[in-house]
Amino acid sequence: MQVIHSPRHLGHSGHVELNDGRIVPAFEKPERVEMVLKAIAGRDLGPLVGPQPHGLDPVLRVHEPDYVRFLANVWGLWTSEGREGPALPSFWRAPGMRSIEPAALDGKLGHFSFDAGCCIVAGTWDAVQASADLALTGADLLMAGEASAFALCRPPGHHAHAGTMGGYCYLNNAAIAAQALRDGGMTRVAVLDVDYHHGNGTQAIFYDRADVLVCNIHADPMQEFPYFLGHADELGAGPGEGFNANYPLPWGTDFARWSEALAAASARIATFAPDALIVSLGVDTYQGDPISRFRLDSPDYLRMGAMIAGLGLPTLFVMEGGYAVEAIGVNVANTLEGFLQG
Ligand code: OKP
Ligand code: ZN
Repeated sequence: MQVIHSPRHLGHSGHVELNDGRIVPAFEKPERVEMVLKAIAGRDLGPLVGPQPHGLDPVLRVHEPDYVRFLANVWGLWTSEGREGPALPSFWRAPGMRSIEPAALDGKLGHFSFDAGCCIVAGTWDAVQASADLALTGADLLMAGEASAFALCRPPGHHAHAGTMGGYCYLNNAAIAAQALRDGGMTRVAVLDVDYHHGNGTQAIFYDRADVLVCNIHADPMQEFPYFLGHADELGAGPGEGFNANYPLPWGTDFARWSEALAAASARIATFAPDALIVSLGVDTYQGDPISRFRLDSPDYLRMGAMIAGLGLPTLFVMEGGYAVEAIGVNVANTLEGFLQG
C-alpha cells in the first residue's frame, strides 16, 4: 500500500479555534501527521510517495467556484487590510437572513463557514491544496489498478460542504477523490466514514446521487458535533434516496457495539457492489481522544482494518480526524496493517 504524503501540511500551523469560550491552539495540528509518519515507518506497510499536482479542475467538480475563490484569496485580502493574526469566522446567518457574499472579510468568513473551527493562516491554502492532491493521487493509484492506498491528508475534509468550511475541513478530500473515480470511469463508488464525527459535508455533496453511496458511523448528532446532520433517518433524496446510510451511536460506545454498525454498513456496501471504496479514516473513536467520547482501544483498529478488507474492494484510505497525538500513529498504522493482513 503506497502512503501518499506531502510536507506542505506544515504550513497550516499556529492556528487557533474557539473551545469552551476560549481561543485555544487548534487540536488539529501538524504533529498529527508527523506521528502517523513515525508509526508507519516502523511497520513496512509500503513506500512513501509524494502527490501529483492536479490543479483546481477536480476540486471544482465538487466545490463551488465562489467558495474556492474565497479560499484562494482570503489570506491575501486579510493581510492587505493589515490584519496579521489568524482569520477566524465568528458571524453567521440565521434562517431568514440573505445568502449574499459580503464584501467585508469578516462577512465572507461567516458566509463560507458553519463554525469557528476553520482558522486561516498564511500557509492554509497551500496545505489545503496539497491535501486534496494527496487524495486525488490516491484515486489515480486505484484507477491504475492498485489494490489500496493511503492518503495522509491534513487538513481533513469530511465536514466541508460544496461551499462551506467547518470542523477543521476546507476542501472535502474524500468527496473530491470519489468524484475523480467517477470521472475516471468507475460506475459506482462507496464512501465509508469511520471518523467519530458525522461526515456532514460528504453526505451533503452526494445526498441526491445514486452513484456514490455514503455510509457514516459516528457519534449521535443529538450529543455531538456537527449537531445538525447525521441522524439515522437521513436516507438520501430524489435519485439518491436509499444511497445514504447513517449509524449514529451514543457516547461511551466500545468496539463491540461500534463493530456491529460496521458490519451493517459493510452489508449495505456489499449490496451496492461499488467499483471502489473510499474510507474516511478518523481515529478519534479512540478512548484517549481529547475531544471525543467513544471507547475504542488501539488493538481494535487492527480488527477494524480486517473487517474493511473483508469487503474485497479497491480501497483508498483518506485521513480525517484523530487528536490523541501520542496514539494517532499506532491507531492509523493498526488500521492499515489490519487491512493488509485481513
Ligand atoms: C473534525 B473531524 C472542540 C469541539 C469540537 C469540532 C470538531 C471537528 C472534528 N473545540 N469542534 O471530524 O475529526
Ligand atoms: Zn472527527
